[in-house]
Amino acid sequence: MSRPKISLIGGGQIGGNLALLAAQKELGDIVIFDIPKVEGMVKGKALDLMQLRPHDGYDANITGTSDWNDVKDSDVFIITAGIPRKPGMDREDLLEINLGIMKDVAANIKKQAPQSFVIVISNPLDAMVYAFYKVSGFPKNQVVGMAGALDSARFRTFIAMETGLSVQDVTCMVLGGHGDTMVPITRLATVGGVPVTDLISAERLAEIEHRTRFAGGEIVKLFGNGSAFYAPAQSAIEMAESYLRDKKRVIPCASLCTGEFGIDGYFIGVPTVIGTGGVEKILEFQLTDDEQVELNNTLEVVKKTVKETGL
Ligand code: TXD
Repeated sequence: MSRPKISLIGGGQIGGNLALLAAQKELGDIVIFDIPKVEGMVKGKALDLMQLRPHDGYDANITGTSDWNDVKDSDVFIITAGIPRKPGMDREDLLEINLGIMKDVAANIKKQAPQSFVIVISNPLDAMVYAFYKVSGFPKNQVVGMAGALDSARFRTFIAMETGLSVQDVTCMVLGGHGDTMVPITRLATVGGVPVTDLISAERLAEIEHRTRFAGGEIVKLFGNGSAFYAPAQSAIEMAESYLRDKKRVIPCASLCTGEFGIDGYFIGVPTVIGTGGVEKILEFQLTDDEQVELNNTLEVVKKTVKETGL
């Protein structure tokens, strides 16, 4: 029985880290795909990663290519193809360029591996995962966007920093669009089961929620060129691992809602069960009136960016 095949469409900052993390977890054989102009870069990254393996003794074959035929029959795709933000840019500013790229990528993946599970990372995420879904014609369980896993990790990080407690014991979720209107569900956040509302003042929690919403831009500003890549890569690998190992993880993901939370026809961050069936289930729960208002607000932003795709 051969190893699973994981193809990374885009071998840049996130793509290179995806390859490293997937290899270290021995998730399968890895293909790093990029455009011909940078085929040398992805071939070089693959070769460098191959030479990293002896130290920890993990087995994974890693290759780089710009030939779509090399991703044939992949089990999982993780798509980062596109350009990242520069300081002062909103994620939505990337739409036109990244939409054109996503249409090409979707058509090729449909041709090469119509049964694959596809994790979209490219921004503007809520529109890009929708575009992939519409162009590929894949069933909704085979397409998911990575955003909430990252946004929730950021929220967890800030809570751990504030309390000085282990980030491992912080659980929380951030729902909605991957943008400034995302919805941290602070009410349900805990540290080891202890509500954060019993550990952190309401004023500081509001500040932490705000920092979470704008955490991506904070790093873009610090970098001056490009956006976060370590945590986004780990967030997507967590999703891919849950699929490949049927872990039934419950992760906030941009999944296609067909009535859940009163939403129909849009990919938006919701608690998602990921297993061998891909997006197996969206876990609904009762929102407070304020949370529902916030979710409806972020949905309007998602609808606007999706409308701009013209799909
Ligand atoms: O949470 C999230 N979803 C976000 C997503 C978190 C962080 C970054 N987010 C977005 O991911 C970011 O705004 C970008 O749209 C993507 C990728 O970010 P990354 O930092 O990896 O960008 P790079 O380093 O520029 O890598 C993009 C690669 C680059 O090597 C290009 O040559 C390649 O994409 N690219 C393509 N690959 C395949 N096919 C096509 N057509 C193509 N065009 C560009």
